[in-house]
Amino acid sequence: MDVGSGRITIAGAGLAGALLATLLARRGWSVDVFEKRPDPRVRAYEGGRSINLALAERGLHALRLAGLQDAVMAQAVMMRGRMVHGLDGSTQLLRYGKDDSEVIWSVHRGRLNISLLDAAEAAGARIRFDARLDEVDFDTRRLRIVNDHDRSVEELDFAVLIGADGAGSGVRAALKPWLELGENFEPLGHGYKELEVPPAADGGFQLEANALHIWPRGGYMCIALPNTEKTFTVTLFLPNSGDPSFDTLPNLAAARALFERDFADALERIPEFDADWIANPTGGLGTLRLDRWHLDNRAVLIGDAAHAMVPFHGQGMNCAFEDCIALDRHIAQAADWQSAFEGFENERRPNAQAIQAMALENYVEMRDQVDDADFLLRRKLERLLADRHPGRFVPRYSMVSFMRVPYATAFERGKVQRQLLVECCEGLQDISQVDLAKADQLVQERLSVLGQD
Ligand code: FAD
Ligand code: 8RB
Repeated sequence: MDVGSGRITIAGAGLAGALLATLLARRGWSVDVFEKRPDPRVRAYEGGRSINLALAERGLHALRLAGLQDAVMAQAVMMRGRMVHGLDGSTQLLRYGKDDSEVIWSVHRGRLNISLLDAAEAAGARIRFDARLDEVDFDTRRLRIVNDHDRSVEELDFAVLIGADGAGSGVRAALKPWLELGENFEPLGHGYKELEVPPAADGGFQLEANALHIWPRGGYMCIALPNTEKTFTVTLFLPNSGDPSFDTLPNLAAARALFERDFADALERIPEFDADWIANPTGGLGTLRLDRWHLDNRAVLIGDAAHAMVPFHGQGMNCAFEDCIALDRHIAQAADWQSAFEGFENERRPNAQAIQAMALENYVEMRDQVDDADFLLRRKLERLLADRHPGRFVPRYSMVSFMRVPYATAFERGKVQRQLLVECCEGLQDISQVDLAKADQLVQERLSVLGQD
């Protein structure tokens, strides 16, 4: 489409909204963004808490396109693999990739968001803060913006509206009377609580810095991601009901007792456990699926607004960034808005569904399998076959985290590979017992070279 007189309105200046505004403004579109929260650059309002995100190749690629790679990577902490913490306090590092070229990065959400806001404004996008999109009349193309602080209300025109306003999207709510969204929210039935490990007395990290720590405990787990401040953000994932669960932790003493029993080596490192437990709310988790993401030539949803997912593959932001690149490309290439939105949705919806499914599966792997002997044997064979058949047998984790092949492709090939690993490891205890000639043959038969089919 010709950018000539085009105006685009975006709701939400979170991770996706700010990146998309940057990409579109750079192409010459006139971009207005409305963000319900105050400008984070004016006042640090996150209470000093470090909330971090795992950035993988898909997200990194998007930042590269926006010219932000160097700024973000200067403050990122490398995570080489999973550091698995046993009940007895033992630890084991399971690498994510073949070497340090295949790693993920822990980045600070607040700082990342600020870099993106700066880039969007530098590219010419206008961002209004304290501006919550409230109601939309899609017939007259007018929207209502509310300032939640001074309660002021404003009505404005829009040409096209992009909902990048997250899991609780106002645009999605506003679309309901105009569009059969086919909305389906599947709650996970587990919640999460964040805690903090401060720096050691000598100012260093209290745990191995370059790892994503996991305390797998069967039906639940803790994880920890490093921050540049030499702290770790620990997250407990636990069922809402049953035993143990958030329901059966009626008070601090019960929560402490659970940590003393199951996460003793973590608890030792969380001096403010009581204060953190009380101050930090228990968050909910779930998967949001929609049958439709766009209203003809008028509106489209991206990121969490379209496809919120459970966090266990660390891909929510990575996927939202990939959405931004795809939508920017479809807008540039399509003849009109309707075909841009349609093309975007058709490309991205199957991929969003695939990463949503893989994220659910990865919870079971993280909490229940990383210390299981059969799992570890299959994983050894996976690495071996990946080395023997580069480009053909590529671990699913690698396709998701280190490559940009469509998520749906990673999901489909992952199924074939898993079946093959199960077949070749059935009843075996050690990698030396595997019939490699047969495994090689199955790989050749069942898997094409990635990107050549
Ligand atoms: P958001 O980033 O949530 O942005 C939405 C924005 O819209 C917000 O700024 C919000 O204030 C604004 N808004 C909401 N409603 C309105 C309205 N009505 N009008 C105007 N503005 C509005 N993903 C990863 O890839 N890796 C990770 O390791 C990871 N860790 C996570 C850890 C935590 C604790 C959480 C909660 C999420 C994590 N995610 C991670 C997921 C990731 O944060 C999201 O998938 C990503 O932020 C989605 O981007 P978004 O722009 O769609 O939504
Ligand atoms: N949302 C992550 C992974 C995969 C790690 C692996 C998992 C916390 C909320 Cl749970 C989780 C991963 O397979 O070894 N990579 O990145 C990030 C994760 O949780 C983030 C920090 C998180 N997301 C609500 C809490």
